[in-house]
Amino acid sequence: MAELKGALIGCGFFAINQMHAWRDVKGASIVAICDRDPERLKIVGDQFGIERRYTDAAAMFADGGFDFVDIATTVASHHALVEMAASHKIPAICQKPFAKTLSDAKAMVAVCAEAGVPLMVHENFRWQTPIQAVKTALQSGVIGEPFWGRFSFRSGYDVFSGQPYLAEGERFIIEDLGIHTLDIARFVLGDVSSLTARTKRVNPKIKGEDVATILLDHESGATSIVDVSYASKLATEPFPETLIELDGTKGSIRLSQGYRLEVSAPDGVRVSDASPRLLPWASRPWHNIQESVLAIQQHWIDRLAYGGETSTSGADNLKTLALVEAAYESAANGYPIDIGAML
Ligand code: NAD
Ligand code: 89V
Repeated sequence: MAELKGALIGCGFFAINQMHAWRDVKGASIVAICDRDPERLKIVGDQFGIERRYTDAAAMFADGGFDFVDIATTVASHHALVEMAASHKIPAICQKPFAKTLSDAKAMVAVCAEAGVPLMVHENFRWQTPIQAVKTALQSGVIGEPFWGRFSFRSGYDVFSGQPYLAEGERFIIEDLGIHTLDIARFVLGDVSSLTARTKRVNPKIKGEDVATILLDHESGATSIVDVSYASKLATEPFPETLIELDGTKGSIRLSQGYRLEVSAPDGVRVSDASPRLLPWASRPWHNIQESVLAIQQHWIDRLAYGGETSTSGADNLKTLALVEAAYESAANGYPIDIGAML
């Protein structure tokens, strides 16, 4: 199979991870990059040795010469760039949050489906080594049928220094971080039928909410809690670990701080280390996220090369985005939201 050629749009904070990971992905390489900011274009172009550089995505698509596009811009440009990719019949990966609204996201999924173009959302958290380990343990059946879960991300990490735009939006933690946690809840316990949420803003220097507590009814009958906070001052900072508790009819699973995985089953308790690898280009504490970037990008290339729908396709991601939108509506109005009615 010939190596697939990719183009990346958006050379900002997180794209550096994506560019490093593209170097490690088997079967693909990046041949062109685009950023409307010439300074960012130069930094990334020089760092990764990319000659083809554009400040205008339309000009890059017009020149062509690539098999897929990786959209690493912030959400405001996602709709237009995904449509541009579809109009050129170019398969697209798009960063989360995929769209500002669910109706926008539905239109983006539809335009790619009509064009017959594969579309994947870069929803990488479910690809983290510890999350995959939890899913594998659950699927082995040793804890029986899961009836309860908790997916928790509580931190006091200064996320605003790397991503200053996060302090400026009306919406913050659910849209930016909770979206990952909700996706993990879906990945582990299956799709959700209804949701109730409460939010708070603790940090007076930001506009949006920095704490959210969300109750999920899964279609399987299981109940779970997704709780996220950037206002939690803890003895040992856990960023960016997602902690998981699952209770099943025969046992339980606990993913606790430090990537400790404990599986309690009728035949005993097994404790293992579910730590991510520290890739040569990665740095702590981000290495968990960085490793998952490589995993999701490899998954995309494998699917492009050999066929099959991606785990976090645009269509799949509608179900995660619906939870985000429902959480804001429930928090604003106090009532539970029927998820099926939104899709
Ligand atoms: P950023 O602001 O640092 O970078 C975005 C870049 O895109 C900027 O350089 C900007 O000039 C460029 N850009 C914006 N619109 C453009 C357009 N139309 N054409 C060309 N260039 C354009 O943002 P970031 O922190 O790198 O975040 C980018 C995306 O990645 C966001 O959607 C964010 O939520 C997501 N993100 C994901 C993870 C993850 O783990 N999946 C982590 C961090 C950020
Ligand atoms: O996913 C994100 O966009 C990031 C982080 C992982 C830090 O929450 O903001």
